[in-house]
Amino acid sequence: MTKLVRQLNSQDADFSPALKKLLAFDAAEDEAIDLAAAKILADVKARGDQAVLEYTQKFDRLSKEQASSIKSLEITKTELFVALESLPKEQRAALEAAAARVKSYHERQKIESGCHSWDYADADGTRLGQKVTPLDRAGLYVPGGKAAYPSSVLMNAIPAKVAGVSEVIMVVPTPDGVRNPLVLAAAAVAGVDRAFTIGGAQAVGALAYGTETIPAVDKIVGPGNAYVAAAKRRVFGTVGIDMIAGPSEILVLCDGNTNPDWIAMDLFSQAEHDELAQSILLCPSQSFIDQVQASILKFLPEMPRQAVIKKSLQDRGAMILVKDMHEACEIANSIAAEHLEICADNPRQWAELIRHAGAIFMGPYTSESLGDYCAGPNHVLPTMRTSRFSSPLGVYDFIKRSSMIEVSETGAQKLGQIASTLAHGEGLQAHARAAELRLKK
Ligand code: HSO
Ligand code: ZN
Repeated sequence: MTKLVRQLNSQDADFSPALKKLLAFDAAEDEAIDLAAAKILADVKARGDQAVLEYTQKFDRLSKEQASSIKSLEITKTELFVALESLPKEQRAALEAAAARVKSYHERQKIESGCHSWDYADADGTRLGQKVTPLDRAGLYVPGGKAAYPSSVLMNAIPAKVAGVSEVIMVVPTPDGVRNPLVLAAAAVAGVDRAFTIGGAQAVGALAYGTETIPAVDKIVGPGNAYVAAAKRRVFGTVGIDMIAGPSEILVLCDGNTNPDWIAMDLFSQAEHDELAQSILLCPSQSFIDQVQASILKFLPEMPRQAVIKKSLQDRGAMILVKDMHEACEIANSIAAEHLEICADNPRQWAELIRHAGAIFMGPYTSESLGDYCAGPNHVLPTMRTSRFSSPLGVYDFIKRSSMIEVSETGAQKLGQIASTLAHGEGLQAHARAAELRLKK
């Protein structure tokens, strides 16, 4: 039988190195790209609007009229709402329904995930706590090239707004000056405050340093191409950044009791994003794996993006035959995928064993694509095994915390002794005396 996707067997002697090779992704920064990004950033920092205008005209192939002034690169709020009004009814309803679910999930997250201030008093009446405040301004980078996703506008802007960010500024490159109506409509629905048709390292520079027209933001979020990633790395420190995102990944863990067509299409759904996307199936049943391989061959010719899907599945996809579901969970932890689907009886039992995954989709009805659009949780997720140490984009990415300390007179006596002793130990006289002066004689 012909098979499109390579198969690995967890019992094979060379399984470990084979898995390592499969997961290896060279995200190495390209030095030439990094240098080009650095040059653009320095120029935008020095020359502001004029530099942004020149790079935009050149890279996005804008006419003289389209780039007559930086003002011509701003999309007005009226334009965003006109785009929304002009959408076909069904598209508008879907966009609004998705936005409502994403908003209500993130409102819940704000309550449940430590996004609120707290304080308490100790026995001496000293008050201690944490004050939570939203960022003043967030910059949202929306890619405009081969992947312009309105759903990503919702996923980035809504948590910022729920966090209470006062101003969300969207940038989106418009090659040849073509504005994507769904992206503009999504910006209107999500509550984006200002939008500019700029992209690349020049947009990252404008958001990080500010120009005469484009205000400097406090954090830049959203995916972009290699130049955008290089520029984001470089401005980190001047502003915050969310993450450096890699190609999409899906890992399906299936006990074999599901329709193989469903699994094949779920593997396709991330493969169609990018030739470098990664789709992997973990399954204890060889006959089920064979059925999925057959479904893949059956569906592939019908897919408009079959070339991308095929290359992604052939180069980076895999079917892994495992001993049992326990072993599948262990392997899933070492893969630490962006999306993990558990298609099995009693999926929660297996989810308990999972420690590393950006998002976990449980049960046969939870196709990953529902999460990409409208289930509610964020679709901006850690890739390239970074779910070992990081989390989905969320409300918590748009807030920060200040420690709050109010020492009572009684508290100052006790703390003053401790601080004074430690300060003398560090040879810091002024510290010691500041504490001692407040001690009662
Ligand atoms: N699966 C992508 C998000 C997306 N899918 C947008 C469809 N549109 C993130 O990995
Ligand atoms: Zn997707």
